[in-house]
Amino acid sequence: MTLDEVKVTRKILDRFHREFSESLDTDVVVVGGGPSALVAARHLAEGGLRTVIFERKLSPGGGMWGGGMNFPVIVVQDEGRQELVDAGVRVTDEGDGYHTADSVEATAKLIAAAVSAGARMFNAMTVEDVVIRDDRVDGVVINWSAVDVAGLHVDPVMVRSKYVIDGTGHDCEVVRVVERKVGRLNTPSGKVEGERSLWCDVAEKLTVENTVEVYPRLYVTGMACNAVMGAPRMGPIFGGMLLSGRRVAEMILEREA
Ligand code: 48F
Repeated sequence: MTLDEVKVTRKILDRFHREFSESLDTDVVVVGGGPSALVAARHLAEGGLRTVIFERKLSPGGGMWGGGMNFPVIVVQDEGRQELVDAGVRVTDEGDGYHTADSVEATAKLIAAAVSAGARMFNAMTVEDVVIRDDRVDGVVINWSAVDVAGLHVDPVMVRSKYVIDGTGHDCEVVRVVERKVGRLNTPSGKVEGERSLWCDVAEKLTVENTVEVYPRLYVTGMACNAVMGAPRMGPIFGGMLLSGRRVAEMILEREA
């Protein structure tokens, strides 16, 4: 065949337009494409909900690529193992209930599993605000990440969704916006409680327990849970992230059943 440059451009625009347009009014928006968010998105999509992920960076995967201190290995405890296996990750039993995986393989396969299940991924887009109607979250406000980086004054666009999940990690960015603009969250003090210092055992358990609806229709997953609810960080053990992703998907799917 003879290639035509304009057709190449048009194919990109047409497909992007189709997919973006379909995503403007959806069931769940997942903010951030870290490990907890990817697991949540996979389960939500498998459960039949229209699920859209917005990831600020070019590469989704968040803090999982680098394992611990850039040794490309992650650890999960017994309870977290199955989520990796289900995504096709090769997991090694290291004894005493600890398992390891190659961090690059694990991250790539969690991304692939979410997208293959039907979740739609938009990378290089940042969620900068939420839409609130009738005292509940009704969607998100997004812009190209490059606009933010360049400091350009460009207005964002809006996406409507029944549920929003904050999977933005330590910074819990979406919850912070709601705290700033509404002033009252479903946390002990009504504010973001703030992350505590590292304690693997407690942090891993609390991540799942702290997977809550922090404002009507706004849920948290992953490290954002402990940042919002005032629990420790856990370092390079990822079972809690994966289980929190599964938990938030179960909560929303149960509500929709
Ligand atoms: O931090 P991150 O990996 O989220 P997580 O699922 O996992 C935390 C662990 O990696 C690690 C840990 C476990 O031991 O503590 O830190 O809680 O990924 C968060 C993703 O969200 C993106 C960010 O680029 C990253 O990929 N992100 C953050 N803010 C925004 C965003 C935003 N406003 N809009 C879109 N994406």
